[in-house]
Amino acid sequence: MKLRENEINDHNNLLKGSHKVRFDFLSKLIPESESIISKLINFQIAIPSWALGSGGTRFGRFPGGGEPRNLEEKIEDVGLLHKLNCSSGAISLHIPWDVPKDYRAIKNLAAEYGLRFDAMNSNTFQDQEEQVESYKFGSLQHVNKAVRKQAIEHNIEVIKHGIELGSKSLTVWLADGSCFPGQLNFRKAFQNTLESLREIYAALPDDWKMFVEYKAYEPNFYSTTVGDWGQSLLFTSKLGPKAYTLVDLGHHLPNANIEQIVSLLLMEGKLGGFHFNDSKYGDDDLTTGSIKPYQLFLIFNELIDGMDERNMNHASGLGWMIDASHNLKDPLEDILQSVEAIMIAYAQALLIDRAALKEAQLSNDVTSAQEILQNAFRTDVRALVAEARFRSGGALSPLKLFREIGVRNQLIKERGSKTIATGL
Ligand code: LRH
Ligand code: MN
Repeated sequence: MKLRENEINDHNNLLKGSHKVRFDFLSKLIPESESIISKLINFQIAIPSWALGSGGTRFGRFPGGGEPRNLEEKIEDVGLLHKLNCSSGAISLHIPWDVPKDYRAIKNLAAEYGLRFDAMNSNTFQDQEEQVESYKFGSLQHVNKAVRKQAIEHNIEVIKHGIELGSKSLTVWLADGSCFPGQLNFRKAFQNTLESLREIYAALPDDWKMFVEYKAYEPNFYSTTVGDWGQSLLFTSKLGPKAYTLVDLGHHLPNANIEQIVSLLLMEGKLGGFHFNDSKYGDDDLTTGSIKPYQLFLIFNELIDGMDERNMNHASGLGWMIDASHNLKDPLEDILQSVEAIMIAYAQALLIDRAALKEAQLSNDVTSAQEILQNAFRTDVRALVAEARFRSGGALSPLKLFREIGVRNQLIKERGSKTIATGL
């Protein structure tokens, strides 16, 4: 379904009065409002093609209806999100869940919605129907060379799809690992994986990046071959300058200091990007900022500090992607909330008085350091984020408009109540 032009205008006309009151008040308080708004307007977040339907767990899945039945409808849904919030200008595909059959048609359709193709994702954690070798005991780490070869060829095939679509990066997440002590020779598994990644790396075009995504556990529950940031950094350092580490917020052991990991990966020039989501326990893939919004703010604090230190462009310097799964919420509403939470955390972190923070750190004034951070975190910047959207032609309140025009009901009418999207 396509949003009609007037729907956004009518919505904004109703809300712009109260918005203007909040925005005028805030912009008087924040002298750097205009530079923050232009940074927000440029900041685009890639939407995962595999998270546009209802997710589930081994205990059950409760589809909400109107789910996209093919890649074209997934692009339509991301296009609708982008029309509403003007911050979702890219889609990240997962192969083979979203194999583009007609590259030109898919590219034209995406362009129609103002979308580009972000990182391509390979999948050697599931066995496909026609597959010869099984990934039950891993893929790039596998003791059997034929299995590794099959997985390498799959990744190279994914790069080929990406080249046709104009993508510039490949994300490799490996489920590889072991479930029991003694099952795996850790050194051999690392060396097989490195040797395999080297072949995939060699197939990357010069202007591409490879993101090596780490994860502490699941689906393996004793060891994971790319299990933490240190192991991923070991791989990306040995692979070469086009290889970077990807941080999925849900892939850490409890209470890990993710903002410190981000700071050090940036310092080493090896931070490639993010899979934004939130979690209380494991890889819960919940709405970004729904459980630990302060942690998200602290991560953006380190991002701005480290990116400015390296004169990196905030919008294009790293891969900004969401990776979530929706067991209870409407998938599109969940993503709208995630994008909003990311924009708010970014805007709040842009408010931090960095000169004062540096001074407090250099004088071990711990109390002031916290006050400086929390002053920014406790500032309600939603009117700045809304103003950036308004100036970009988006809706002042995307979620409110999404509900008012009954998008889900219209999608159910168009697609049916039982459609199941490919993905998690
Ligand atoms: C693994 C992961 C990875 C994707 C998958 C859908 O947990 O985060 O990024 O391939 O989810
Ligand atoms: Mn991920």
